[in-house]
Amino acid sequence: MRLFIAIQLNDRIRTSLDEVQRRLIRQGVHGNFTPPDNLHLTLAFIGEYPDPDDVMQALEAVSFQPFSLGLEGFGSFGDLWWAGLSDSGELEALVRRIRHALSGSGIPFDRKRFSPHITLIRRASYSGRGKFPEIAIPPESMTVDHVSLMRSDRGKHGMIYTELGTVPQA
Ligand code: 2AM
Repeated sequence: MRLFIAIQLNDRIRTSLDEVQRRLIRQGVHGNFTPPDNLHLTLAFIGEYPDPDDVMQALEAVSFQPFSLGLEGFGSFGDLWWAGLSDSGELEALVRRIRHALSGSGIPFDRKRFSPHITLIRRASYSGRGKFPEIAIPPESMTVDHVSLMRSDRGKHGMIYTELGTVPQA
C-alpha cells in the first residue's frame, strides 16, 4: 500500500485553488491539473508499507494544538507547479513530531527536507511570454485540527487518494 500523511484542505481552499487552475488554463497553461478533491498538503511520504494500523498507532502519539494555515505564493519544482503556504512554526513543529514518531516506530519515510506545497499541476507547460503567466494565490486560510493517513492508488483516470484514518480521530 502506498501511504502518506497529509493535511486535507477545507472546501474554501479547494474552491479557491480550483479557480486559480481555471485561470491558468485560460492563460494557456497545459498539464495534468490536480482535481479539487485531490488537493492536499503532504507532511510525510511513507511510500509502500503493508500495515496502515502501525502508522495510525505511531500517529496517535502526536498531539498538537489546532493552528491556522494560510495559502501564500506560488512556485515550481521543474514542471510541477504548486501553491505555497505562509511560514508557520506550528506546521514545521507538527511535521517534526510526525517524522519523529514514524522514526521511533521504525516506519520508513522520505526524509527529504520538508518544503510545504500543494501541487496544482504536474507536467506543466506554458507557451506564453515568460516562464509563468501572472499567478495570484488568494490569501485563504484554514484551521488545522487533525492530520490524515492517506492511501494513494493509480486509477484509470488519475490518482485516487483515500483517507484511512485521522489523528486526533474525527
Ligand atoms: P508532490 O505533490 O510534490 O508530488 C502523494 O504522492 C503525495 O506524496 C504527493 O503530495 C507527493 O508530493 C508526496 N510525496 C512526497 N515525497 C514523495 C515521493 N518521494 N514520491 C512520491 N510522492 C511524494
